[in-house]
Formats: sequence, C-alpha cells, structure tokens
Amino acid sequence: MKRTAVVLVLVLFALSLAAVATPVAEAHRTWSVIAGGATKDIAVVSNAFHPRTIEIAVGDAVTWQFQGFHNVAFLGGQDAPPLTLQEGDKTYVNPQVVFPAGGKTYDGAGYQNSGLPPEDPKAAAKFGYSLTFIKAGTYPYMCIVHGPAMSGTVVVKERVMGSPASTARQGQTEQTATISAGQKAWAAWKTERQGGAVVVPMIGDPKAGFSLLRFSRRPLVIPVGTTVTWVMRDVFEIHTVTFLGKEKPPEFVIPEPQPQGPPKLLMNPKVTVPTPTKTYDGTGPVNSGILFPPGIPGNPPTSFSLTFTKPGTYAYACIVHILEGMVGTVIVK
Ligand SMILES: [Cu+2]
Repeated sequence: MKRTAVVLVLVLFALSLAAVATPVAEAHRTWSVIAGGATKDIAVVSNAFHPRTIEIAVGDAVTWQFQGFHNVAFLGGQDAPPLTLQEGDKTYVNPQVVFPAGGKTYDGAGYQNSGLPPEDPKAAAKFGYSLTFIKAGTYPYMCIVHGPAMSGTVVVKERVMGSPASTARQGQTEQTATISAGQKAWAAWKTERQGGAVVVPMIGDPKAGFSLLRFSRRPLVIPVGTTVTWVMRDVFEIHTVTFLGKEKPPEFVIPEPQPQGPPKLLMNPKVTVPTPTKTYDGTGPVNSGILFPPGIPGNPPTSFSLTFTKPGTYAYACIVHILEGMVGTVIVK
C-alpha cells in the first residue's frame, strides 16, 4: 500500500515536471561560448572564441566562459579602444578595456565590454559574462587584449535551428582543434640560423587561433660570441625577453590607488622600457621592452638581439607570461 502511494507521488511529480517543461522549451534560451583555453602546462593557449560564430534567437542570452586573460567587447561599429594609454612617459592599461561597460542587453548600438577577469585563478574561474540580444542582426565582437584576430560573431535571428547543447559541443570541438594545432606547432618548433646568429621564433597562428607561451623546449646551447635574435611571429600576444641577472622579476602591472574609484594600472617601466645594452655577460638586468606582433601601425619593436660575451648559464623570462611558465635558459660555452 505504502509503496503504491510512493510510486503514485513520483508519477504525479514526473507529470508535473513534464507539464512545466513544455512552456520552458519555448522560452528564451542561454547559449555558451568559451573564450580561450590552454594545455595543462599553459605552453599552448587558445586565442579564439569557441565557437567563433553562434546563431541564436531574438531574446536569447549568450554566456561567455573565460579560460584565460580575455575580454568580450562589442564595438557597435566604432573603432576598438586602445589597450594602453600614454600619459607623458607612463603607459597605463586602458580602463575602457579593464572594466565592464554597458548593460545586460544588447541591440547592436554602443560599446559593451565584459571587462577583464581577475588575475587570481580562483576568482577568474567564477568570472563570467552574459548578454541578452534583443534585436535581430549580426554582431561581431573581439578580445581587445589579443587584437582583432581574436574575434567572434553573434548572429541573432527570429528563429534558429541549432540547440545550446549542440552549439556547446561544437565549441568544445573547435577548442580541441585549436589546442591540437598548437601542440603540433610546439612539437615541430625549431630555432633557425641567420648567418652566425640563432633565431628564436615566438609563434602563434591567427587562423588556427593559438599562441605558444614558451621560448624553446630545451636550453639554447651556443658558443661564446653568438648573437641570439628573438622574433615575434604571433599576431595575438606581446612578450618580453628579460635577463634578470640577480634581480627578482618585476611586476608587470603596478596598481596606482586613486582618491576615488578603481586604481590606475601602470605598466611597469622596468618591463616596458628596453635597456640599451646589446651584449650580455651575466651581470645586470637586460630587457627587450615589449615585443609586439608584426604589422602593427607605428612599427613597434618585433624582435630583440643579444650577443653573449661570456661562458655561463643564463636564465631569462617573458615578464608578461612568467606565471604561465614562459622562461628559458641560454648556455654559453
Ligand atoms: Cu610572453
């Protein structure tokens, strides 16, 4: 008797769920897009949105899941705000990129920005961004940190065929393809020769959507007197080549508290300003300054050369990506 009653209650409960589920299926849905991704050791990172293009219905929402240091910015037909701002000889990270802008809905007009995830990995894991699209149209967006090559599109239609689940699977598949392409490139990575100089390429692929956050798989072993040239072949990232000698790695960004509002974010001149020296004997810090992707207006530096004048083992790092493990060693014999 008791058993029958329990079964009956369960059946009634299931029926009530079914009754509730029917209208829910017709309600507005939430779709998800992954921003970025990485291998476990962060040697390979995705600088792409997965999936790159998403089709949703009017009234639906998109939630971006952040896996890495990215933002989602809808420009509303305007130029992208610059990543950095100059104040005299000081360089600041643009607050327009760092902090969220705009509301919870989007109709294609104006600038809307997720802001950047917090640096702390635990806080970053909880960082998300959702936007409800209230008007049909095609809306491109980008990550301003990694430039126009890291972009995506939200297509908003009256009706759509796909489902959030199948679109999420497509995103996973695209992310796996991007990371695998990066792992292949990392496995095939080699130094090059240019006359007597050794060239260390720092690579990324705009089409596949990955960057490598590594200098070389093994220490570079070179005879004394050799020049090493680090060359940017990556459209997404910035790097430094920094030999610290006995100094501790400098902070990349220094928050400057303000009397009101959020702190200003100064890019540490110890990182951004190159040291003038062209040779290295193991003493004193030597810094390339920021190395930029090739082809940027104004032609900022894209390579750095250093001639090694004394036998020894010299560690160096990219100060931008030191926490991701972008460090290297030069052994001069
Ligand atoms: Cu780097």
